[in-house]
Amino acid sequence: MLSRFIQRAPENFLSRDQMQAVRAGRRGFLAGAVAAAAGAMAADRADAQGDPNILNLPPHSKALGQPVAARGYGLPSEWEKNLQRRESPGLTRVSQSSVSFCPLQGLFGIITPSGLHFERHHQGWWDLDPSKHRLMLNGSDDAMLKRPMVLSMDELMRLPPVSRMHFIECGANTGMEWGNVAVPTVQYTHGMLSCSEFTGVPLRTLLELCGADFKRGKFVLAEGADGSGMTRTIPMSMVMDGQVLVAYGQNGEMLRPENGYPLRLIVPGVQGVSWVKYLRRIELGDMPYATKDESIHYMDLMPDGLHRQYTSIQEVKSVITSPSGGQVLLDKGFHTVTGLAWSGRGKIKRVDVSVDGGRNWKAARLEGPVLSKCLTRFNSDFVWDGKPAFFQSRAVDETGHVQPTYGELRKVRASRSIYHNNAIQSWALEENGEVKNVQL
Ligand SMILES: Nc1nc2c(c(=O)[nH]1)N[C@H]1C(S)=C(S)[C@@H](COP(=O)(O)O)O[C@H]1N2
Ligand SMILES: [Mo]
Repeated sequence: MLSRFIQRAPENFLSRDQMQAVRAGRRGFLAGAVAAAAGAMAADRADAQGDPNILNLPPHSKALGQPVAARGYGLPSEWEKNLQRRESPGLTRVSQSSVSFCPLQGLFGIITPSGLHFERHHQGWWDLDPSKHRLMLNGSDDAMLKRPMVLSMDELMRLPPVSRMHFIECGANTGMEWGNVAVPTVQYTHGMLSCSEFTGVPLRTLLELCGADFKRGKFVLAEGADGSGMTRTIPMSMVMDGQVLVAYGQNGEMLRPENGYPLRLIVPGVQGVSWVKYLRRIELGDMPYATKDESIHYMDLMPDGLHRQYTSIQEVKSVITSPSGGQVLLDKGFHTVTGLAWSGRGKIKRVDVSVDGGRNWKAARLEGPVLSKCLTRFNSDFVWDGKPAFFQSRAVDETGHVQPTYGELRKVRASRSIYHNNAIQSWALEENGEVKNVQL
């Protein structure tokens, strides 16, 4: 179990010397162990015979613990301080236009703890006063919305709420890999990805309250209240099925300031930039708005030099989060290969895992629940024989879309893009147990 503990938090957790010491210590009692799960577990138990950590009664079993009131709002264990959002060492921060990446390598299941949710701000974040925040709904002309409205948070939160679990992925996630930059860890290759339970009101409900003309109204414009002037066009076809939410809740509490407190748009399956934070205005119109955030940014440079616009769906994708770049396997024998799969088109149907660079594939176990436009956790067994290996995962969604290899993706998209890279990620396991980012 020790090896798993060290693996999942690679950064600054153990020094290289400490890691060597742990390895040297374990080599003895695991040397004779059978290279299988049961064998490895039995060896762990045998080792406990002389372990002072189980033989001696520790102080915490003999004295009083801390009183309840010590932490009105709970914090993670002191021992988990290494698990942090981090800014990429390879990206230059321009003023307050910044990104912090989610530590995917240290998370379990599918929900991202709110304090570790990735952050992408074009002009910094704010902690807005909810008593002064307003949402305005208007039409591009007077007939489009019969009753334009300005709602306070209190008014909005009286309306019937829904709660849904969805992933959010920045369109630029995995963007460095287009240029074959070997970004060291999964936090930086895939960490502009998070998943929460969101609570709010369907945008369709609000538009109905305002007496919207759904025949003429084909697009909405969503506008944020921060200085970035974030504005995005959302097609009404996405709004009409009730999936787009005006949300105030995230994982059972109010949104975090970094994630748009007190109000943001939830656009399931669509790239993060359309999930407008600090949402202050919705306009219903009959044409796409071609705002700066959709006519200059978030477009795909194609091989022929033309730009592809309005490619907003996050296509089927997956990544192995452990073992992943920067981690070290301390021993031969049984290991769990675990990761996340998601698709902006619906549910994940299957994830295959390869440990030999794509020659052989084995279906992974999907851990429930498997929800639409939500992260899905997958696990697969791996018994390491000490030889080099290549870990890959390939997801298939319910619409039949299959995650492409780099070869397949580059045939269509070449290599000068920034956005919408959903290629299969490869991690190389070396003989010394170190795991590195490679492109196959
Ligand atoms: N108002 C506003 N909304 C915004 C942004 C912003 O800078 N301002 N950034 C967008 C981008 S590019 C992304 S990827 C997501 C990130 O959401 P998060 O910070 O909650 O992870 O928010 C989007 N909504
Ligand atoms: Mo983004």
